[in-house]
Amino acid sequence: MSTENSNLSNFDSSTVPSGDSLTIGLVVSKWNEKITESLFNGAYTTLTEFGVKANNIKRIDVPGSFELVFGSKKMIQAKVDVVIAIGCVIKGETEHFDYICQSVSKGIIDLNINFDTPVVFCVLTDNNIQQSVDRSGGKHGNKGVEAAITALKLANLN
Ligand code: DLZ
Repeated sequence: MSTENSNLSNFDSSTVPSGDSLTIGLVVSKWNEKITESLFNGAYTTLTEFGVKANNIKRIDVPGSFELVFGSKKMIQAKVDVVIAIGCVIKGETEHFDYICQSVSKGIIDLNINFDTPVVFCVLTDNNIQQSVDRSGGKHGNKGVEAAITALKLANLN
């Protein structure tokens, strides 16, 4: 699973479906806001590049990554075609990191099982801020770009 030597944002654009008829929900955690805004910008720009209309991109902000599941559920209820949950959890001195990462990943799996609207996991789970910088527009690309491509492909399945 190591991404140390790769740029995650390299993709073949000919394999990406158009988003011109889609409505996309972006749920953004305010914790580690500088990083999550970069992820949001990467996702937003990519969606518009592939035809999603600005009016059809909805955004909800939540306080932290733990709340991404609730925010994503609200987006599903608002009848978007696909949701991208954006967060950044950085390891601290306690086990809080593990609880948040497990909760948000399990919660997003549950949404994907129980609803017919896909929810994409765009949550960085890093050991330090540098790793997050590298993956939100730095040397390892922008996970928000990758999430947008995934969202377009999943919406196309529906
Ligand atoms: C409390 C907390 C901590 C310590 N660290 C992070 C983090 O690195 N990334 C993140 O998105 N959120 C963090 N939070 C906040 C929790 O996600 C949540 O918002 C609070 O526990 C309130 O439910």
